[in-house]
Amino acid sequence: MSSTAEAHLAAALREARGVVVLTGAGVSAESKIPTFRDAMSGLWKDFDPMKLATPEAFDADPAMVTKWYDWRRLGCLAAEPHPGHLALAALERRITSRGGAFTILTQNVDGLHQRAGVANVIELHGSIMRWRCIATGMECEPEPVAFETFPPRSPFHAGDNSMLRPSVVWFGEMLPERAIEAAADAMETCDLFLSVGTSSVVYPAAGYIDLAMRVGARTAEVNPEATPYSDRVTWSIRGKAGDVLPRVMDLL
Ligand code: BJW
Repeated sequence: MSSTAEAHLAAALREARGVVVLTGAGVSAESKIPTFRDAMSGLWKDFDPMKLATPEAFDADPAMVTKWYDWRRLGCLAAEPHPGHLALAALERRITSRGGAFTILTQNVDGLHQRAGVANVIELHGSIMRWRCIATGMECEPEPVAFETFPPRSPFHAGDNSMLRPSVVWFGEMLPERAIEAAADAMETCDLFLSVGTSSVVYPAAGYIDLAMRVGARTAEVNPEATPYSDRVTWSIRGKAGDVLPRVMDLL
């Protein structure tokens, strides 16, 4: 059953000129990629983020960190986009075909929005599919099979320091400059901001919703749970991405 908020969101999408969608791990949960902070199923339930998702953790134990990321990379490669991803791809086609702007700012590193057919995806936290030489900064996209050694050796640099790391953004690291610039451009024309499947606690990504409110955009959130922004958005829709987004598309 669709809610009044879904009908309002669909009506707003019909007239929006600049749509920005911020996505987080929850948008891929129905593709069986675990979120980070969900109490029962999130990755941080079993793993300490400070021992895995920081440069200090990598420096201390590159073999353990790269094994964990390779395990996750293979999981992402095996996953398929679900109806929520496909609904966002259909929304992009709808908005751009009538001359509007559409951008996904994703915190996800899994590439599922692109595989669902979304053209304009900005990866705020990088990609688990790309790995970077720690000596040269050069990137490659490794074969879709497990690495043989951990840490993986860099094809770009020989010697003791020959290591690849995932090209993702760890705590304490800057977001890619190009992503920040592209996100700023998208926010300039944003009149409708949709946040899907994020706990909205990690910055600067979570700050885009504040920015959207400051520039006067209407805001909506799709999440089965409340977030720090639920009481402040124009429409807070409690539900799963794979249920809510296709329903909103049907209402468009
Ligand atoms: C569903 C669903 C379904 C379930 N449908 N929904 C300002 C204030 C305070 C702190 C800071 C600040 N600015 C910066 C910081 C520090 C830090 C930070 O934010 N810390 C906070 C935790 C307090 N930020 C950084 O360090 C960032 N860098 C930075 O700011 O650089 C500048 C700088 C440099 C040096 C010094 C100082 C500043 C970098 C952040 C990088 C985050 N990296 C990670 C790992 C990426 C690689 C990897 O994949 O391993 O990114 S952490 C992790 O959290 C990952 C995610 O992208 C990110 C966000 O999580 P997300 O996506 O929201 O997932 P969950 O699990 O939290 O939530 C899932 C949601 O889905 C839930 O709400 C569910 O209910 C919902 N859900 N099923 C829809 N079916």
